Amino acid sequence: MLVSPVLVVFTFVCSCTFQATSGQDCRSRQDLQGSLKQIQNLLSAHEAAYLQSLRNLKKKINLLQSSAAKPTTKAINSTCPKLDAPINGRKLGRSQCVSHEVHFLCDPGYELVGPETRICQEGLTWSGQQAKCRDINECASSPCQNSGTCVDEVDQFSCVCAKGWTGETCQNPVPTFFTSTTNTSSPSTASSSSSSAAAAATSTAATPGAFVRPSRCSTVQGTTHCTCEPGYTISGRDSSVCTDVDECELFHNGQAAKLCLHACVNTAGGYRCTCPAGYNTTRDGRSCKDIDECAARQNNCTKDQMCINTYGSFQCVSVTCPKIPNAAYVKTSPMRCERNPCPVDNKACSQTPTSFSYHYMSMVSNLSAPRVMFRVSALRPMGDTLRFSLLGGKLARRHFTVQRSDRLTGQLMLVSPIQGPATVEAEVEMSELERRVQLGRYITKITMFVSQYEF
Ligand SMILES: [Ca+2]
Ligand SMILES: [Ca+2]
Repeated sequence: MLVSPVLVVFTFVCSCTFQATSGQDCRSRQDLQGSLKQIQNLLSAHEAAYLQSLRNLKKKINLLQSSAAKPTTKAINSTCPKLDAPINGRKLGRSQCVSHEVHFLCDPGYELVGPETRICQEGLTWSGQQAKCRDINECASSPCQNSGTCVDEVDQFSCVCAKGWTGETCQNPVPTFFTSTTNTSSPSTASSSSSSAAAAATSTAATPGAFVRPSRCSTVQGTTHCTCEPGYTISGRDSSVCTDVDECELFHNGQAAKLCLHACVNTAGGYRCTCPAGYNTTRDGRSCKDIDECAARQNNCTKDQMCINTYGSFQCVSVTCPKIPNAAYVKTSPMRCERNPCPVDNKACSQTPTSFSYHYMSMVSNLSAPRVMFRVSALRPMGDTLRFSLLGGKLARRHFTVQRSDRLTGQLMLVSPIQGPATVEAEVEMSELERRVQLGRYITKITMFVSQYEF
């Protein structure tokens, strides 16, 4: 396209030169001028055509350039599809552009199943599969003892105990003399310990450095997001600093959301519950479980004594038979004294109690009332009438009463809660009569060790 006009011009000039040098036939000067003008016009026309074809070429190159640039622009604007946060979890990062990442976290009590991080790939799809938050099965470790059934809940578990067992993990046998199934160590009845929990909340550990951590920040589309490790939060305007969450302070007011049965100690990034002496912290770390010093042989009772486990402690007891005028008592078993037979016609002797039985019980402070604490039955009644009555001091009469539950049985009822620590003794007397004549008096002495705490 560019070569042909130049070739034409060259041929024309060559023929003219031949004609000019060939002598007389050469045309006049005017003819020559006319020819030159024609050549000029021809050159101008070719120049115009040349420029036009250059312009066309430029246009075509531009078109090619713009069509080549289009797919690139499209790629820049494209994003991966929007991802949702998992149920019971969170998504960190909002960018859906190629090579950007999003992260997934689960709420407390849930564990992440699937990738923690997904990347927007070149093909505009996310790497990996959608992650899910699964409820952590707290029952997996079979925490309920003695055939108790574990019920998995969010961030905790509860035990449905088999008959005859009680306690948070069904670790305690229900005393046989309790007819009520109410748990005597029930943490849910605790209320006075909130003040001690609050007091402990203020005594934080003495390492202030660990209570402050730098935050992790990322800038996505010009917006900076900062996150903290679990147990820390951004407080104040400085988002580069995370401070420890004081869980004890945060929850100590709410009974329903109370963290610890007894005392709460704030720690860097968490908290822990503490128990008074004589208790172990339970598996879930929040409640307190009495240490059975009698079973664990952590007691100093002598051979002659009996070890009685109490909530928070233990007691060593031994029975000494009472000394009553006109009667002589002998121990017939470690917990029972019986009167020697009275001489014939010794009325003073025959009116003294026939026997004394001793029983020891442990109970938590402020145990709710009314409830049956103990039952006394006549095994082989000789007479026609049985009478049951409450003996003992003022304290016993304030908290207890004796009722008949059937013809042969009397029961000791707790009628008002006892604030511990306390030791309360109550005596139930059973009299056997035949035609209003007393045949025998049987005394049952019940000693109750009431703990300082409601657990
Ligand atoms: Ca903390
Ligand atoms: Ca104990």
